[in-house]
Amino acid sequence: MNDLNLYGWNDWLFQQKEASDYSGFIHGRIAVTHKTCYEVVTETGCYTCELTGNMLYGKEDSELPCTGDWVIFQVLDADKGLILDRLPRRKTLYRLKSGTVAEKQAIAAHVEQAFIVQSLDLNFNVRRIERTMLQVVAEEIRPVLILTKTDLVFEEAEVKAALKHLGNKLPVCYTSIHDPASIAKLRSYIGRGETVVFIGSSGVGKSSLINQLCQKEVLQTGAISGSTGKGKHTSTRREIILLDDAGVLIDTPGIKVFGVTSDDQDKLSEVLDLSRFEGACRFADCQHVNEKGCAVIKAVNDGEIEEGVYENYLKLRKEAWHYTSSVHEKRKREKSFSKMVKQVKKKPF
Ligand SMILES: Nc1nc2c(ncn2[C@@H]2O[C@H](COP(=O)(O)OP(=O)(O)OP(=O)(O)O)[C@@H](O)[C@H]2O)c(=O)[nH]1
Ligand SMILES: [Mg+2]
Ligand SMILES: [Zn+2]
Repeated sequence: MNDLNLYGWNDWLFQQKEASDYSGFIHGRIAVTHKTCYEVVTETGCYTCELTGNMLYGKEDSELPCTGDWVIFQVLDADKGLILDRLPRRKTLYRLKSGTVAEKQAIAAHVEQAFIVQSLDLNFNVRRIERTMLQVVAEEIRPVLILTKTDLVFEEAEVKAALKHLGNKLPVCYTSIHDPASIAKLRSYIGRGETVVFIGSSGVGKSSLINQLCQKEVLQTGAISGSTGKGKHTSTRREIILLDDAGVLIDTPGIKVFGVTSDDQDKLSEVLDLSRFEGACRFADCQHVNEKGCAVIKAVNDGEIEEGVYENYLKLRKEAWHYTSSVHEKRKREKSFSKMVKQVKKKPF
């Protein structure tokens, strides 16, 4: 018997299930997402499930179930099922689907914390932390920065200086798989029944950390390429691992670029610590680009805001704007297409 409370089941989810047309069927949490099917954990065991046509038809990619989602399904066989409904989501981590301009991809649903993992060799990059953080806080998920491989040589003072503006919004945890005390500290961040998603480039040590936390080899880990110093995409699927008596961990494959979809400017200013200047801009709707009396630009010129931070602010805003306007364009095209189809249908042949 699995205790689904350990997997994060709670009263809110129970109410969502009650409100579903399919409340009479059993529910479970998606533990692994495959190409066309899902592994779903329930109280009585694990089922491999497919989606009904209804669940698939006319859906955007980001609306399809993903790892961490709670679903209702019909049992077909001893270990097979058909997903009838997905419960409403809270705190879902999205990113721009790579190779697209207007498609979101859901990485993990119902997550309380995101561990943004970077290794202290060549992977540390504060601009990448900022963009990931934006997507995380846009969904009210708590970010924690995990800097791995402290056993290797790195410039601690440089790292600390680069992170200064992220301050208390981003707790930082230094780890090494060769230092058990650092793993114990990491474990203390994870509350009972809480879901934590691990995100970062390939080779930074996400799966290694999960193995250390579980004190056994639950996931395969990979070597780093000698020529590029990068990982070789060892993990290929998003997968839930239950941490005994603690929380739910979600391992993800390495991500090259974390494309943003959140156009919440206030959140972006908060993340980058620009909000404290914005109030002093001459115009209430100041965009901080070239307006007279802009306190943000003044702070950049006075060296109070790092130039790199300000440049990333503009870049992330532009990317988010590009995504939002592409989505808008796409919807407009879809609308006019369905209008045309309707008109064609009305015409007598
Ligand atoms: N020196 C050192 N090596 C580590 C540490 N953590 C992980 N590694 C090594 O880094 C390599 C990659 O680790 P993985 O855990 O597979 O990395 P990953 O982030 O899961 O990579 P993908 O699954 O490809 O996204 C392995 O050879 C690990 O042994 C660490 O703390 N110190
Ligand atoms: Mg991995
Ligand atoms: Zn301004």
